[in-house]
Amino acid sequence: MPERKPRGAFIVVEGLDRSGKSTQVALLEQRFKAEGRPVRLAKFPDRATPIGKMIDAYLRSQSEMDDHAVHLLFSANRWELAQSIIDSLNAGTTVICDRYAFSGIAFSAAKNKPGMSYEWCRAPDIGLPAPDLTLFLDVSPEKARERGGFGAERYENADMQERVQHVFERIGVEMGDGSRWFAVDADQEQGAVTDELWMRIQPHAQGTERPIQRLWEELDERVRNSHLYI
Ligand code: NYM
Ligand code: MG
Repeated sequence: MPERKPRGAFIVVEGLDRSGKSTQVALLEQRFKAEGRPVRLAKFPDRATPIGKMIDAYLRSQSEMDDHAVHLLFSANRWELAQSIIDSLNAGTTVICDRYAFSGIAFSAAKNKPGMSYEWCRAPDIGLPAPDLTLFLDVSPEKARERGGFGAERYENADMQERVQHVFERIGVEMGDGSRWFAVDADQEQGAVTDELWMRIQPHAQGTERPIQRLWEELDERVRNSHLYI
């Protein structure tokens, strides 16, 4: 019998604006290519789709939208690409993704809007393909400022970013069984960050036989089994 080919790993890079995500994701892609391994970059929001165009207009303040509605659009933008991510993984391609559902929760929950609790923000992403590994680029406010400050888009201000950081910290604690979520010190110089990311990614670079998990399957299982909930 022919041996089954392992699927590609699903790797997400998260962080605040100015954490260096896009640069690092591009450098990681180069490393995969240099090793002759199939790799695909994804990015959320994907501004190219019709939903992504609505998100783009909102972020650039060219349109106004209800906070719940735009939250659901960010999630819908992931759902519309989910099957193609699964297809790439099953074809043996590593998918490296610049932001994912964690940004969705962090930015929306950080708005502190009534009726938009952490749990509410998490709900629409339940069932999406779960990353095998998430790397959180942890940048200090000082470094972010040093890197030229924020851009002109919505959410790109120090107050908001600080609140987003707190939500990311909560997500990190919830995910923190020590294998699926790592915070990486993004204040280090670029090459050191890439090396640390690569060290975490390497065990996944050959792919995996493990079936694709769904968000937030494992987490909810742990919550159900914990004494905190009945
Ligand atoms: N963002 C991103 C959200 O608010 N929700 C989401 O689900 C995602 C994926 O969009 N400030 C926010 C975070 C960013 C902004 O992202 C645009 P980028 O990576 O700067 O293009
Ligand atoms: Mg940005």
